[in-house]
Amino acid sequence: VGSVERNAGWWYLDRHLSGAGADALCLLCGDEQLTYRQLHALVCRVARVFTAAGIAPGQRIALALHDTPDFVAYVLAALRVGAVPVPVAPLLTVAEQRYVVADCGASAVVVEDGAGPLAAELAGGPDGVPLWCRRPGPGAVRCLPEEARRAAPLTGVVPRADEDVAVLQYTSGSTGRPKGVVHLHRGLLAFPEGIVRHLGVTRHDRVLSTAKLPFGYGFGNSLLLPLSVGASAVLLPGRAEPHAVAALLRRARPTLLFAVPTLYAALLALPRAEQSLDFSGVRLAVAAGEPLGARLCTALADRFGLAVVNGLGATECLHIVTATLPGRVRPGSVGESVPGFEAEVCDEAGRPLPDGSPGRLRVRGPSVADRYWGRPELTARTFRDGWVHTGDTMVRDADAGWVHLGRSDDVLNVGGMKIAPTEVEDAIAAVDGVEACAVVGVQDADGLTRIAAQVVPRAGCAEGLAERIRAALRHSLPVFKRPRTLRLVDALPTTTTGKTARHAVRRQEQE
Ligand code: 3SK
Repeated sequence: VGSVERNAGWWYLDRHLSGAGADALCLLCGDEQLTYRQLHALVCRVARVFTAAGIAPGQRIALALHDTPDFVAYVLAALRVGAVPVPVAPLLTVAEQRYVVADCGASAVVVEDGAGPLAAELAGGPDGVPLWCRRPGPGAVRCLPEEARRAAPLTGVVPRADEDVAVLQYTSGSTGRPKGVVHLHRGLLAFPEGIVRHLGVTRHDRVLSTAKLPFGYGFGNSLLLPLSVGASAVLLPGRAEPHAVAALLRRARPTLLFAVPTLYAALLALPRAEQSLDFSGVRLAVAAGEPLGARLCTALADRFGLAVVNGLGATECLHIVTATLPGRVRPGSVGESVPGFEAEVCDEAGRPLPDGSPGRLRVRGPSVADRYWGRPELTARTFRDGWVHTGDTMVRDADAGWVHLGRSDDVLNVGGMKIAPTEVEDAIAAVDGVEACAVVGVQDADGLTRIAAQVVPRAGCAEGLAERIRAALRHSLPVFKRPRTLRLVDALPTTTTGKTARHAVRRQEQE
């Protein structure tokens, strides 16, 4: 049995409408500012458009959008009518975005640009599936902001039960095929028990996240976390370039900064003359998404005076599950479990291991996801006995807390993006003239992962091959999946059984 109050769409928004919270600033994006009351008004009109289009509870609405107040409003409107928002990263190739739209069985799609390639690709899609854009193009794609402006507000909220599906978040895994992580309404409602309490977030906070809304880390940072307490979020629609982040720190003065270590390293790498970085308003800086090496952690404390909270999260857990304590620099550690979460490491047979023994991390807590969308085997492997097996290798140290040692699988973590090496290898192998290839992750001086490829050319095909591969990858892979270095070699190192010895490739490329 459901209720309006258990609908996460109601919980994250309507709760703030009584009293002074209604006129508090909720979203800030360039010159656009929305209070909670204004966001509510927009959400109710979008909800009307969705229901008028026949979208029913449980149906998925794919949202391939940049970070803007509209994006947040569409997520909340979808939840409000009992539908399931599915954020899709515009950073992905059109083919990848299309895959997600098809995989989730979307009953409606909202794209950013009515004249863009995704709109063109989907315009001739399955009959009866509405396609809206946020910014109109010359074509026939419906414009959602325009329809919402004309719609009468729908103030009712569809009751939801704890076990109803709330959101699907897509993430890549070891197979390269993105998988939809199924979050339930109860998980979204439990979110504030964890990281929000750990960081002591209040309605006075103003959050800036360089991770984007379509990714689990960004969705938590820019939507769940601020809206759970009536705080505000600063949204950045474009790429989170270090200069843009520096400008926002000055202009919007966030109190909480969430970024991946790669972005912190890029801020440190800005030329001294351009480092007019103003962290004076930031009470807490958080790093998560990829490992924050001890050297980088120390450099941030020394240069910027930032005691970075280092966290470890997973899309399957909704957000951060272990983190260091606010105000305390702890190089190399990801701290302790956040409130409500339990973490332990196990051996390959699933037996818990004591402190000091490295093993595979498993986590449980109130906001963990229910399953993967349409992937029962993968679900059975990852969600077992009430635990989520994250694929991370960790060790617990009595003094340092949790320490991240790497992945238990081959998944590469580049700037917080999870990438299957096989996916990059398949894209390289599809280029004519490639005999064999291997893709590995190598660590730079800050401990951040970069992708390196070794390629064996077919006899007589070496001339110009590297350039042809790079040109092909510009079409087949999004920028963050393309190798930073690509080397032609005579042969790949092999194991005694004749398989590619990835560890040997990694060693060679690390040198
Ligand atoms: O590390 C991640 O990928 C992550 C995912 C969801 C939420 C938070 C984080 C850090």
